[in-house]
Amino acid sequence: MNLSITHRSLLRRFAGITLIALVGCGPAADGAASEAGETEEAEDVSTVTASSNAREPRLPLPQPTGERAVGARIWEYQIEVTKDTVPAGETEFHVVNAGRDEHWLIVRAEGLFEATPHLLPGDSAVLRVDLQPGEYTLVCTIRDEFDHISEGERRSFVVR
Ligand SMILES: [Cu+2]
Repeated sequence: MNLSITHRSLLRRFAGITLIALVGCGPAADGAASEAGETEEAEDVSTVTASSNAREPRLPLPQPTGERAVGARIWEYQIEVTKDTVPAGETEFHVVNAGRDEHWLIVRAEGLFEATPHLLPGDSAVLRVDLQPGEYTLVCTIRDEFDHISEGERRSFVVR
C-alpha cells in the first residue's frame, strides 16, 4: 500500500515534471524560438540592406559643361560618366568620390597614366589630360578589403 501510494506520488511528481517540461517546450518556448528566428531574419535583412546601401552613390554625378568636359562619379565599385566619348584635345574630368571608401580615377592607355589624387569620400578633383584619338580605360586601382578593378570599377572611354 505504502509502496502504491509512493508510486502514485512519484507518478504525480513525474506528471508534474512532465507538465513543466511540456510548458517549457510549449507555446512559450515556441514563441521564444520564433522570436529568435524573426530576429535573425531581421538581422539578415538589415545586413543585406546596409550592404546594398553601401554600394549606392551618395553624391550626384557632376555635370560640367563643354565638349571635352566629362563628369565622373566613382564609388563602390563603379565609374559613371556623363559621356564616354569626346573629341581629341584637352579633356577635363570632373571627378567626385560618391562612395564610402577611398577611390581615385586613372585615365589609362598604352604609355599613359594620368590620375586624380586619392579621393576621400565626398572629395572631388578635376583632372586635365590632353588626349589623342584612341581607346582609353578609366579605372580605380585601389585595393582595400576589395580589389576595386575586379569589383567592376572600370570603364572604357573613347577619344575620336
Ligand atoms: Cu575605387
